Amino acid sequence: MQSAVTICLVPEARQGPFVFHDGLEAGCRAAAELGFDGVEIFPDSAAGFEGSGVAGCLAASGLALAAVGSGAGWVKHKLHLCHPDPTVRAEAVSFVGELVDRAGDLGAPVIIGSMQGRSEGDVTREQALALLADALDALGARAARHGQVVLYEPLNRYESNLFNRQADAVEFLGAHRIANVKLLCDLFHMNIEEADMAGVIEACGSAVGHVHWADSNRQAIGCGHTAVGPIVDALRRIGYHGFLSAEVFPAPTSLAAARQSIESFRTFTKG
Ligand code: LER
Ligand code: MN
Repeated sequence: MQSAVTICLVPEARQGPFVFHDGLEAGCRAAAELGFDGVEIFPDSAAGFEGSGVAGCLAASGLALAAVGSGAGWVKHKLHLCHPDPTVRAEAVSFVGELVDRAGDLGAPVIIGSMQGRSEGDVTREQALALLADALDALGARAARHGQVVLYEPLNRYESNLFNRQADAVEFLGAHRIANVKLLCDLFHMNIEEADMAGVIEACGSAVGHVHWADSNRQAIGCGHTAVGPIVDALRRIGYHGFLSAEVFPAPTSLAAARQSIESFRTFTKG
């Protein structure tokens, strides 16, 4: 398994659960100094991502690009994949699609978390799920052109009413025969929604594509009460070799959260 830490490039998401907020170069430098394998970046758009000098920062720091978040499409631009307005939905698909191309060029997958949206207004749950299936199908196919997957992230009930539990999402992807989409298991959301976090990870097996390494209170692992030992054992049993990416609040500081995240990663993955 590999370690990663989040860098947010969106001032509007300053209060969000991301470790570094002071630019790409400073974030990559700190991540490399602490010994992370990779970084997960939350850009404002595909153009902003490309213009951020990301390729140069990764090369200079020797870090891998673990994943790219698409949530600014919602946080900043108020787009989502199940929006009642078809024009906004189309913009949402194109916002994520352009990120899929830019991230794909750098060998990384894109995350669909808050961009999935919710069923609301005149959009019934059935309609929202049909829209989600179409969008994931199209974006998975686009990612495949780069030899990548898209990462679909079930969120807790306060953030989405689509899928809150991992196994429900796996069943949905299978029922719709959606290819090139894997699960993002965020341990913070799972702590709220799952009865048996380790058991669910084991049951999801090869569907698991990425992990957000966050404790029960959304601080670095070790600062809350999630028992990560059995979770890491389950990841080992399913042969997971992907990233454990620290998507947590910069509490008490970015550096302290990053240090605690890499130390907990080493403690739980060694041996
Ligand atoms: C949102 O709560 C979250 O976990 C992010 O990874 C989604 O973009
Ligand atoms: Mn997450």
